[in-house]
Amino acid sequence: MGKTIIISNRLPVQLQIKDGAITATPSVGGLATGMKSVHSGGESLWIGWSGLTNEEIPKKLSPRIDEALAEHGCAKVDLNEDEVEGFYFGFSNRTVWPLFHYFLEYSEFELHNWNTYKAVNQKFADAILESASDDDTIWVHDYQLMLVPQMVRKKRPNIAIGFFLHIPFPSFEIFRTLPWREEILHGLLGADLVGFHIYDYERHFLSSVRRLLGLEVSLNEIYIEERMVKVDSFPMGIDYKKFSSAALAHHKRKETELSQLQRSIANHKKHTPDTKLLLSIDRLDYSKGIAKRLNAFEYFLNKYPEYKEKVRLIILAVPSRSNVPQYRLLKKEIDELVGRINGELSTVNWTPIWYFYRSMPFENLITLYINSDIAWLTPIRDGMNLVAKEYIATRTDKTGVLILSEMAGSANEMNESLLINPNNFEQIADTIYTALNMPKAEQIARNMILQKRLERYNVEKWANDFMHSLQNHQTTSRTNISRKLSDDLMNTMVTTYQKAKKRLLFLDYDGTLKGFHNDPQKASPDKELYDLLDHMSAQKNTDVYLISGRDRDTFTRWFLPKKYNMIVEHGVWISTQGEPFKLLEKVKNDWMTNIRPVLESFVDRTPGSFIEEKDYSLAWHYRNTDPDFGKQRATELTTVLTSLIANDNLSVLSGNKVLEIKNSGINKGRAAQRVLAEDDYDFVFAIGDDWTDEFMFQELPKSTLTVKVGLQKTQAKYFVENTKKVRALLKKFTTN
Ligand code: GDG
Repeated sequence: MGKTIIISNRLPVQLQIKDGAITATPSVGGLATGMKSVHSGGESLWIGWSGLTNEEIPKKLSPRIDEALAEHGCAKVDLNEDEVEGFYFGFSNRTVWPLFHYFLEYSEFELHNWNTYKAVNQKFADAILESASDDDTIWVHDYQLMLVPQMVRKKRPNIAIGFFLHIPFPSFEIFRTLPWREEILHGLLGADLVGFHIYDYERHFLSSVRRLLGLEVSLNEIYIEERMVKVDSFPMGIDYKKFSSAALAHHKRKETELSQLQRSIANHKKHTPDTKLLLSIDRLDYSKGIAKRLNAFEYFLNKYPEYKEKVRLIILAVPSRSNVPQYRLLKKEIDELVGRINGELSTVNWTPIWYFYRSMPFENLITLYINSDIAWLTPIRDGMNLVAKEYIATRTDKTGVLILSEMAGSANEMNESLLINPNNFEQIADTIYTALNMPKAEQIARNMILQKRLERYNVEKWANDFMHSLQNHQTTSRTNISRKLSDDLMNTMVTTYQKAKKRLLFLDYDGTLKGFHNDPQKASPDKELYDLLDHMSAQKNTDVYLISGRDRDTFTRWFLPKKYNMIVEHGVWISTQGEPFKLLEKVKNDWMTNIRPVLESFVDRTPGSFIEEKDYSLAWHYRNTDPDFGKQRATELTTVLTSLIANDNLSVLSGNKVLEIKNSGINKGRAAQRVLAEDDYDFVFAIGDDWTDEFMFQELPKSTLTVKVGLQKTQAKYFVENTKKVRALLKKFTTN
């Protein structure tokens, strides 16, 4: 097992250069702590930007900085001012951040920022490639580095790569507005495992992959080229112990050991014992809804005036990205709001809002958590929100109320808190009232459940879960999926073909010999295909069968004059050497009159779908519908049909964007077996692309060379990527 390489925009160390002396101190952030178990000793390397631009690092100090970072298992990516501007402040924070948090109007689409983002992502990828060997595991973090997985994959096709997005992934309707949306998706799909905080983000991502790239998605697996990418949710936790023990230690502190902040709060509580404290802590970011919260607080005080002088809001806004104009404007807006509200409502004894615009030491953070009766967090959109979890962890006596926005990822796991919509002031005001009056017993009951969950699914568990899932993927994806038909394997197959005395080949048509077309009638054979089939059929001791779910009339028109052998309607009809079709199976079709109206009602309600009527089956095609909608309707239709056909010896077959209702027991596998029984073949070959072909792969003897077109779960032994490769293989069979 190789080493682990972690990549994030910033390194988990703070670098300082003072009078030529370098200090590198580990940061205490959530990610750094969470990765502790992964980033241990010499078996791991963390690659990122140091936080200082090339212009800020004297050239001669650079090697010494490298040494100082190496002591912490870190290596830096050097960035100059322009790169930081275009990549970090530009594309990351003026395009991706607002867009992914649904602030469409703040999102700037600047080509030069995108170009810098690409170039800097390549720098990170190059830094990885420089240190990585094939058995290493790479874990890429967050929205600043979404192209890195693909860039590394290109050079190291077999290396294990995981990617975790710490912010929301927006709905397709939002994501589609990004001019470089396909590139971003392809960048992420370079990973083996793509992780999100919650299922909603995962769902949005899968939807974009399906709609924008047209890739096959099966549950949470995406099939791309020769790989399967797994998508999953891993809700990030906190270092629970660190917060709960810091709170305990804080409670035990002697008066002389107390910080200035704790002393001031204690003093305040002594003089106004009935005043409750509400706390809000965030980076100063528009996604966190600080201005809305201030307005909502004013609304609450006006709706419940009896609480004037009885509650106080503590706002800690941590400076963030002040190079971005939106953040500067927001700062001004909040300064003014606090000023206005305090100005209008303050009394001699009471200031409604205490406002801190700064970053506080950890100790002070704990002081605020443990002294606040209510934590009030109302992000408008937040990937997870760890502050909510930290507040609960510090409540060692289990009292305290958490009011949390339902737009934060953490709301998914924190149902026992009071969930609010940050835009609904009425609801917020009433919820604050409820929180202020919540009996202690209820607070304890709620927090007990929350604490148990947070303690169990802590940040270490989160990191380990992700790593295990990535490692499992590496083993399972390699065993579950058929082998790619490499040039070597293809040549061996051709030699076997040529040595064989009697050969039998089953070739599916749509998606195998010919690509799909929106109108199935237009997917007629081309000259190259006719030539190929002519060649194959003319070979001595070779029986070639076209085997398809298509109707008899179409194949009669296309292939009967050519005298090819054919099996159609999944095995109902057979035609050999130009003879008219005859029934291979005795089947009924009187059921169609009952089923057709059901399908028609689905066609009416599903734009783009249509019915194909065959002699003994009915097919409902949804290739031309919206992919998610089509799939949803197909599930609905399957449920309806399954109850209707229960007693009719019929079955519903789910093909490639088509549902087909046909007699049970009739399938390509059974038909192929019947043909096989008629002679003594020493080379049997079957190729197909969809679910209906799986019957052949399952039912033909084990020695059959079975090939799936496209990378998907299959019973076939091998796979080829597309119809072009199918034709190339078949051509090889016929040329010496
Ligand atoms: C992104 C996503 C996702 C805050 N003020 C101070 C301080 N903090 C610490 C908190 C907490 C962290 O910063 C903030 O984490 P959040 O999760 O709340 O928010 P983001 O920074 O926006 O993080 C977010 C997260 O990534 C993880 O995936 O949850 O949704 O936006 O740990 O304690 N720490 C100190 N002084 C402060 O003044 N020492």
